[in-house]
Amino acid sequence: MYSKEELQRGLKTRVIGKKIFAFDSIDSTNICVKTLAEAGAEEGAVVIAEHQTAGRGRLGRSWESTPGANLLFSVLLRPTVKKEQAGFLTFYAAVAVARAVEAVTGSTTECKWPNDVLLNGKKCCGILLENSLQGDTLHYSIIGIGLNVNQERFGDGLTEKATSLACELKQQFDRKQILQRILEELDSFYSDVKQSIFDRVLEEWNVRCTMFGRHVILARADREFSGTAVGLSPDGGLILQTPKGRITLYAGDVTLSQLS
Ligand code: BT5
Repeated sequence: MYSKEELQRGLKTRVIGKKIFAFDSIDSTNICVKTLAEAGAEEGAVVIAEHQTAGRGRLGRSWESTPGANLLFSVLLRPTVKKEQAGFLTFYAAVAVARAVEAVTGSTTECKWPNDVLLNGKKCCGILLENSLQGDTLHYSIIGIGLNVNQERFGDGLTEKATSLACELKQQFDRKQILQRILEELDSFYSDVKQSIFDRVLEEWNVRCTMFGRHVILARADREFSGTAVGLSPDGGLILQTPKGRITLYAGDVTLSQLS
């Protein structure tokens, strides 16, 4: 376990990581950041844990992680972003993770709508964005990041779709170095985000997204949609060209099928 002093030492950031809270075990780093946010904590606070007893994905799903092997952390932000743009914060986090992983490993990554980063086509990182709104504006945002770094095996049902940096690149990585790099990437884009400027984030995300122009299936709890992924809507939805016309979807799990 890294101490917060170790994590802060040499960290070149202005906002992100100015306060770090490090735990051996916690329910969920997102839950902890929510408590901090409600108590008025300043933006940039980071909560990191070696193990989560209730690590969460979207829609109440769980996030599994071998204790001490990966990165599990959440960041509190308070940018004054309009609610239509609040979803872009997931892309912002994905780009920061992608850039950090690429810098540390020398490999290329993919960004998959809405909240994944992939390595060699498999999910190495999931992002859980939890926004609290005040009227039409963001009050605070919790960006939860789970990045599989040194985990070597995944449980039943995950082996097909999950991976880690160690699994793909056959070596162990320094988690502290990767975390610091992610925090620095988040920090370097944050002055844009604070001014609601997402052009650079979206450009970086689009470059890494391989689904546009391809036939995809989007599964939601209530139904499935299929069509060609055309691009992102101005508020971060996925635009699908279907036989009945274009539709924009805001949630779901995407599977790529054959080239269309
Ligand atoms: C996500 O949800 O991908 C968001 C995961 C966010 C986890 C971080 S860890 C720190 C912070 N604190 C939290 O409590 N959460 C955040 P979703 O797109 O719904 O994907 C969840 C699904 O991914 C699960 O249902 C599994 O199928 C799969 N999954 C679970 N653990 C995984 C892992 N370690 N690697 C890859 N896939 C995993």
